[in-house]
Amino acid sequence: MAEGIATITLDRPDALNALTVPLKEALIDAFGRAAKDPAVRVVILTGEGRAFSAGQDLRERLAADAAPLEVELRERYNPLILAMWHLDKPIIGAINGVAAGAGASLAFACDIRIASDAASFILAFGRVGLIPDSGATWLLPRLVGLAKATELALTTEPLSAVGADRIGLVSRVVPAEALAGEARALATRLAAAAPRALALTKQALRRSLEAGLEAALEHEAQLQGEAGATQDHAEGLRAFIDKRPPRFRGE
Ligand code: T3D
Repeated sequence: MAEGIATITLDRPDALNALTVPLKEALIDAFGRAAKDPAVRVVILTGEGRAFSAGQDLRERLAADAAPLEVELRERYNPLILAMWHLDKPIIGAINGVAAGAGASLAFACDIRIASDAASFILAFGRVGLIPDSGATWLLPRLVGLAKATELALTTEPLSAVGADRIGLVSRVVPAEALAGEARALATRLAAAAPRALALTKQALRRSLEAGLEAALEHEAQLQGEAGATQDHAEGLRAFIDKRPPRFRGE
């Protein structure tokens, strides 16, 4: 750590930083340590390689001993999003590449997002027969409005960095090679600000929203349990692994 800045890097580049159980646990641990360490004033969250994160590791989900989806949400995804939400220090998302599925949710849970021109956002959940989770249905409408959030969630179309800038999802877009430096420069500025004021500002902004994230997360977990039990989810997983378009039957 330098100058009060803790950088948390998603580091499974060969799988586009897809989220496994160990990676999610490491993230929860890292945000917990950042919360407790008074020397940390700002956190940067970024990805190694060409992706920010491709979301849930779909190979892991196919394993015989994979936890039911709603359990995985309650035990790991939701605590991770809440650890970010309740962190009383700014989180800068340095979005270096594609942020898909729960990877996009992680980006949405950052306080400020700076995007590389190579970044994109994909609410890919529907492509494997699931609903947006890990806070996406709660965070995204609040960030960009219900109309755009609905379009992105239902179509699962990629949103480019420039498109994300246009709708206010990211603060700015910078050339890929400048991203780390831009994020660090912003973090350095925030690290120099009064930590308590930053913490209270975050609290005030959060409170202003009023509605309960816990309720939204629990609702997602419940519905995701249903979505995960469908044939279409199984078909979506198989199609992904087979590298072919899925054939959804509404079953
Ligand atoms: O517990 C629960 O399941 C509940 C929570 C669910 C939350 C979710 O996140 S559901 C949504 C999961 N994510 C996705 O559906 C996205 C899957 N990935 C993609 O659609 C594409 O990979 C991307 C659009 C993100 C990028 O496309 P592209 O063409 O740039 O890369 P690629 O060739 O598809 O991927 C490169 C490698 O990464 C490839 O491995 P290989 O063939 O080189 O060995 C690919 O399999 C791997 N990879 C990409 N995404 C995932 C992944 N491996 C596992 N899981 C992934 N999500």
